[in-house]
Amino acid sequence: MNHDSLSPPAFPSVVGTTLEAHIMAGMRGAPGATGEFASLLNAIGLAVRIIHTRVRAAGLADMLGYTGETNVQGERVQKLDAFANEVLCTVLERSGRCAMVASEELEQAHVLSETGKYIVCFDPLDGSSNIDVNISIGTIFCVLRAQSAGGRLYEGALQPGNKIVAAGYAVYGSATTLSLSTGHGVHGFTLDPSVGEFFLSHSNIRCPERGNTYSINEGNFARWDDRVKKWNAFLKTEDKERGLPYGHRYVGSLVADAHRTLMKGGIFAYPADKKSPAGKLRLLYEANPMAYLFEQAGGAATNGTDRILDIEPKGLHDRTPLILGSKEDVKTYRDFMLG
Ligand code: P6P
Repeated sequence: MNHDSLSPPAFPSVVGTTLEAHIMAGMRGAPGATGEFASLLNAIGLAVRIIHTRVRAAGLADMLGYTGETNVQGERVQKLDAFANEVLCTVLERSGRCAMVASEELEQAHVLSETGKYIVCFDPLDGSSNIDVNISIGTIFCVLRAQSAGGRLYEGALQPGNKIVAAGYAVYGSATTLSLSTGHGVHGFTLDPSVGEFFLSHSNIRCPERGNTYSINEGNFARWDDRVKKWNAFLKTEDKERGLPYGHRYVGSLVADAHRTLMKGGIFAYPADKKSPAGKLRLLYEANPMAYLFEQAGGAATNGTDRILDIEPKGLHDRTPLILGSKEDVKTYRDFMLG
C-alpha cells in the first residue's frame, strides 16, 4: 500500500483520518489491490477496539485473575488473555480473509479458511502479568501471505519475518494507540473512545538514529553473557562526548518498552541468559512484528548477531534474543557481541 501517491483531499476536513480511511487510501495506491488486505486490517482494528473496551473495564467486569488454565507456555492464563485471543480468532474468521492464525495462546496454528489469502500471527495480550497493576499491555501482530504446503497450511506460519506484509501493535495505556506498517513506513493511530474510532495521530514515525536510554531487565545481570555485561557497563560509563551514561527505562511490558524506544530512540534488549538460553521473547508474534516495524521506521532489530527478520523459524513458539532500537545503538550492541 503506497500512501505517497495520494492526491490532497478535495476540501479541508474537520474530521481526522480514521484507520479505515488510511487503509483504503493505501489500497488506492496499490495497483491490483482487491480490498482483501484492507478488509483484513480493518478486522484487526475492530478486534483491538473490542479488546480495548474489555481491558478498560477489566476491574469492573471481573476479568482480572486467572481462568485456572495454563497456556502452551506453561503460564497461568489470565481471563483477559483468553478473551483477547477469542476476539481475534473470531473477527479474523468472520473476515473470510484469514487462512490461518498462530497465537501465543494456541498450541497449534488454526486453519480458519481454505480460501483466505493471509496468515496472522499474534500475541493477543502481551504483558498480561501487568494487568492487575494497571501497567500498559498490548496486542502484537503480523500478517503473512498464506502458502499452502501440499495443501497443508501449517507450514504457512513458519515463514521468516522478511516475508511479512504488515505488522502492528496496540498499546492499552493512558490512551489506546495502534502503530501499523504495511511496508510504507509506520503510522500511529490513537483511539477516540467517544466515537470508537482510531484517528491518525503520528504519520510516518521515525526511530531516531541514536537515543539516550537503554531498556533491559537489570535483574538478569548475573545470568548474562560477559559480552552483554560489558555492553551494559559501557552504557553506564561517564563520557559526555559519547552522550554517556544513558538513562535506564524498563516497564516489563514489551509493547510499552518498544513503543517508547520507537518514538524516542535508544535500545531495548532481552538477550539470552542462563535462565532463558534461547531468549525469552517469541519470534513469530513478538520479535518479528516489532523488528518489521522498527526497520520500517529506520531502526534495527537483531538477535545479537543476525537480523531478526532473516531467522528461519522452526516452531510456532520459538524464542529468540531480541534487541530493538535506533540503528546506531543496535550497531553498538552488535559490535560488543562480535568484538
Ligand atoms: P521480564 C511480559 O511478560 C513479557 O512477555 C514481555 O512483554 C516483556 O518484555 C517481558 O516479558 C518481560 O520479561 O523477565 O523482564 O519480566
